[in-house]
Amino acid sequence: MKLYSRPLSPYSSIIRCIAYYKQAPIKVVSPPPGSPIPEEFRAISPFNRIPVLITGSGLTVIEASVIAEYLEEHFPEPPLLPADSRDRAIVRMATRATELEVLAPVMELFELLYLKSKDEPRVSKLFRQMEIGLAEVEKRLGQGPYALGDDMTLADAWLTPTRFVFNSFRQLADRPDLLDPYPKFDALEQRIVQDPVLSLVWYEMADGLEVFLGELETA
Ligand SMILES: N[C@@H](CCC(=O)N[C@@H](CS)C(=O)NCC(=O)O)C(=O)O
Repeated sequence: MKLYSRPLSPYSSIIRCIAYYKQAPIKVVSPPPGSPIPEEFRAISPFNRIPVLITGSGLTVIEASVIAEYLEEHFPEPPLLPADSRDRAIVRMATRATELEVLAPVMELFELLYLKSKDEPRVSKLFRQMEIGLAEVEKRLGQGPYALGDDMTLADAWLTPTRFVFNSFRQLADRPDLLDPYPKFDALEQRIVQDPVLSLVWYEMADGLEVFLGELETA
C-alpha cells in the first residue's frame, strides 16, 4: 500500500498515526512539491488533496475518515475501535466532533487569519463553531492515559494532529489563552509526547512546521 502524505498535513498525520500504531506495511510518499499541491496530482487525487491511500489491489481511497476506517478493517490488530458497539459509537462521535467541529473550522480560520480576511461574519461563525466543538470534545476526554481511557483509539489519531495545530493557531490568532477553557484538550500535548506512536507523529509535524516556516522566510 502507498500513502500520499506530507509531515505537516493534519489529515495525513491522522493516517500515519494509525499506520504506525498498527505497524502496517504502508509506504509513505509525498505528492509533487508545491503549495497548493500542483494540478498534476489530480490524476491521483480527484480533489487534489492528501491523504490518499492506494491499496494493494490498486483502489484509490480518499478522505481521512474513510482511510482510517479502511485501515482499521484491513489491519484489525491492534484495534483502534473497542469491541462493544456502544463504546465504538463513543469513539466515532469523538472523532467526528474533532474532524467536523474542531479541525475543519480551525483549518479554515488558519487560512482566513493568515490572509488577514475582512470577512468578519465568517471568522466569528467559525470561532463559535470551533469553541462549541472544543467544549464537546473536552466533555468526552477522560483522565488518560489515552483520550478516551486506557486504550488508544481512533480518537487519539484524530486528536493528536488537531492538538498540534493549536500551538501555531493560538499564536496566529494572538489568543495565547485560547485553550484555557479546555484544560483536558490542552493537556493532551503532555500525554502525546510521552507516547511512542503519538509522539512520532507529533515530532514529524514539528519538523514539517520548521521546514514550512523556513520556506516562508525564503519565499
Ligand atoms: N476532507 C479531507 C481534507 C484533506 C485536506 O484538506 N488536506 C489538505 C492538507 S491537510 C490538502 O491536501 N490541501 C490541499 C493543498 O495543500 O494543496 C480529508 O479528510 O482527507
